[in-house]
Amino acid sequence: MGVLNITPDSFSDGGALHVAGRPAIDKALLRAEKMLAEGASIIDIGGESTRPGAASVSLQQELDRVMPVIEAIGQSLDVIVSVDTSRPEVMRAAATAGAGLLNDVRALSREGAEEAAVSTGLAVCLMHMRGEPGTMQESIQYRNVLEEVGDYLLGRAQQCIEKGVLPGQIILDPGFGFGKTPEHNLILLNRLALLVDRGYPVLVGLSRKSLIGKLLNRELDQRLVGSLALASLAVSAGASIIRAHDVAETADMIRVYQAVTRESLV
Ligand code: 7PJ
Repeated sequence: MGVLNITPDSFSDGGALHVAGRPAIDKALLRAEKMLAEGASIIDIGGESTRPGAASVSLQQELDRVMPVIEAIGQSLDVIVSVDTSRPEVMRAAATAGAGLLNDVRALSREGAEEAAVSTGLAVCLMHMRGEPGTMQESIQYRNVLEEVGDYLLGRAQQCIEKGVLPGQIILDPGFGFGKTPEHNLILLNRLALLVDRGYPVLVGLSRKSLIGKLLNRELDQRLVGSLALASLAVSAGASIIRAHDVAETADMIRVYQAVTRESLV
């Protein structure tokens, strides 16, 4: 899954695709095309930055940012479009424009989001987050982070199923960096296989995250090797989808990994 942020203030790529108050559709399309050629099978399009302290966006702003890009990619590229949103209105609009996956860092907890997932019938990624983006890195405490994250995700999955979401639509994500200390993130990754064992496909996003910055003392543009090392551990624990900014390098890593586990070059 390649990341396409259509925000002026994104955490990792600083607004390159949102220029002069509007989405740079041609640039976004080119970036998506490049990621597809590099091996992405999903493009994740987001219009709300979840960076701590990021400005909040209105529904209209979010629609104005993501919809033209979803439409443009849906019309011209053979790739699964994922929409990174918590708003049911955006989910429905994206589904109408051809999106294939709803990626919600709030795990469909907003009013109407579960219903939107049911009515669109799309795959949904339920992510764990503690608190809200603006405050999530303040006073982080867990009794047992692995158990709490796992129980939360399984609980959300169950509630969604009770609302009519099909089990086969559901993907789970521990939400690395969302209300977790570096140590919490290390525990969650080291024991990721236990989440995989709960039976749903698992998505992980570790690309360029501050865990790597803390661990290696590297700025954002120096986190590729750290990102690949973490992602390879996630793949070996059984993760099904890797959310990444550096698609070509991540795809190479996965190809090498698969050659070893299949004991075959093809
Ligand atoms: C994630 C995400 C993640 C899912 C972001 C960043 C922050 N969605 N959206 N999982 N992270 N499902 O890219 O660093 O980890 S935005």
